[in-house]
Amino acid sequence: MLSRGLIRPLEAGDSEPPEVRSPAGAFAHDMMRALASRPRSISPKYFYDAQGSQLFDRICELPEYYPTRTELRILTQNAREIAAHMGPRAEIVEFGAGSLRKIRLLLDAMDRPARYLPIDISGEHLAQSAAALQRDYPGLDVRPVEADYTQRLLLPARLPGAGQRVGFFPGSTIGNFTPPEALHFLEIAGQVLRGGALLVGADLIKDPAVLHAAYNDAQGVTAAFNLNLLARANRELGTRFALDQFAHSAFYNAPHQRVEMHLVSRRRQKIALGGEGYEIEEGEALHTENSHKFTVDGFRAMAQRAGFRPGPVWIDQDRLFSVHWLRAPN
Ligand code: AVJ
Repeated sequence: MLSRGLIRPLEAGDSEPPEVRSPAGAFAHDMMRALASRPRSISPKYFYDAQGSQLFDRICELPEYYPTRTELRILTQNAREIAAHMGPRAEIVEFGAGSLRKIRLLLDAMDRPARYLPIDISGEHLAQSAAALQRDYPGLDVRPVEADYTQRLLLPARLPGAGQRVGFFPGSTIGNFTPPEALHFLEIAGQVLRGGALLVGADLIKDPAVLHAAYNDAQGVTAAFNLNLLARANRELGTRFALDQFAHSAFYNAPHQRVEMHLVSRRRQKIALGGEGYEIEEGEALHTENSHKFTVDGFRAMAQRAGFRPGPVWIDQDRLFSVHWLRAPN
């Protein structure tokens, strides 16, 4: 869930933000709430510890998982045109930066990029990738921000002399939000990017068989990624989830235009967490992720409702994936 009102730009001279629950505390809290509620669900942001991030990188290489390579191809083929929209000395804010592969494509095409602010929840993964990027782009001011952008967004003030501030939100990660959450995210992004723009990837509605394969790969990497949520709980929260007692389940929910991932209990079992016992019946599920799919027009309409002026859209030949240029409010 997004917490409204917690996200705002941090300006120079601001003091530290009010108390925010520690990341480990938040995971424990949300896992207990998930186990106690019906239906049980937890945010997919908890997939991404060091091991989850590695598993996700492996997903991106899978033959069935088309989004990453398709978006990379779209960005590669249109990098010059995209860079022209960004203009000189632009400042890039990336939401949920993982391996930082995609940004290199843009940086190489851009006119003297001034600063790069990657925001990610997985601090260790981010610090490593940011250091490698800084080595390759010595003239660029690389400033990694370890933060949960679904909770709050504290950014340094704009760099004096920099061009426009451009948000970059690739991978269709926006599809993890519910439609109202996505709208709220876009509203907040519009404030942070005021006068600039947002470059955002959105996965497209397509043959459900293609979607099904992408989230049920033959090697079982997506299953391991899903189950890592329980493995992480065992590591960090001292739970004793038996991973072989849960089945990976992923399917396209057509009325909701989303792929859903669940972990389904293979038998009746009891989980202890925080001094409480939680019963899970055979066949009961923990809902771990929604991955919404969009039409080009539907996505542009949502952006417009959030105050953006939709610009050009780049799409691959097979119409699998879309990349949108959205002008932020002034
Ligand atoms: C990173 C949220 C875009 O929804 O496709 C990949 C995560 N989950 N396989 C997606 C994911 C299962 C991915 N996003």
